[in-house]
Amino acid sequence: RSLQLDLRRAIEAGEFELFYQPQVRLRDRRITGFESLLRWHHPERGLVMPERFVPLAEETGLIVPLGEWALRHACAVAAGWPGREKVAVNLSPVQFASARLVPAVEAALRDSGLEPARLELEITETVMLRDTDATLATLHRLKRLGVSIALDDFGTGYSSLGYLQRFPFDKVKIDKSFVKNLAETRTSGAIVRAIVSLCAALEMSTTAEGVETEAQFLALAALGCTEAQGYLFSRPRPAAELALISQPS
Ligand code: G
Ligand code: G
Ligand code: MN
Ligand code: NA
Repeated sequence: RSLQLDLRRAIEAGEFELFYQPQVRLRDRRITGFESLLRWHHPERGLVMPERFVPLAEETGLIVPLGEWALRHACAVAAGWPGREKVAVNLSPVQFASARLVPAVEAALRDSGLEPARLELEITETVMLRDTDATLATLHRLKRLGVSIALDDFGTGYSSLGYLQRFPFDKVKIDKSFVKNLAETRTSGAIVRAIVSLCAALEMSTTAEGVETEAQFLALAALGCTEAQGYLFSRPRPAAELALISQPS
């Protein structure tokens, strides 16, 4: 059987789960939020990662109901956390282009009771390649709901500096490829420094992805980056395990 056929049934069968990865403020190492990441518990194949099924879900349009499930689920889980950490939800460009997106975000907030300021939506540069006027209108409608917007994987795709000026992002996530060599090579540091200072001037915060070592963490702090996310703090984990991730006091 194909994964594609299984996907339709899997949403109804409740085979999806969200894992969560902490985002840590560099200044004081406090956890400020968690990114939610989809996992599929396939009855025969075991744990299937999003690289495998998100492209299939996009081709069939099933990413729209799947993305709505993730939105609702992430908001409901975060509303039950004892603290006020944010929850970040990844949006597919297909879901972003759907007329159902804004009502779905509204419904997820209303039904969960989550404070809108605690929801962050992550979009990629692919979204900006489409109809820019429609994209801009959707982003402004989302911002009016009180949620924040992060630009994911910055620096990898069709990155245009113009996007940072035109679109109302609150945060830019610096792709892990730049973080990888940070402690060893000067050029990665130069790129991260440039992104951080540009974002600061535009009043956007920066989150470095894929932070795996203390040396990278210290280099990012010295470069003035706002937050870090990566295996140094925790791998993405099930909601029930989040209480085990320690918060400095
Ligand atoms: O950790 P991980 O392998 O889960 O994430 C791989 C990629 O899969 C992420 O960078 C993200 O782009 C995508 N992804 C994970 N969860 C979601 C989700 O809920 N919705 C969408 N559209 N993409 C997701
Ligand atoms: O949404 P996005 O494409 O940024 O998803 C983040 C991806 O990066 C997920 O697949 C997640 O599992 C992965 N990831 C998170 N932390 C680290 C890390 O420290 N190192 C590496 N190599 N990958 C990471
Ligand atoms: Mn992401
Ligand atoms: Na990313």
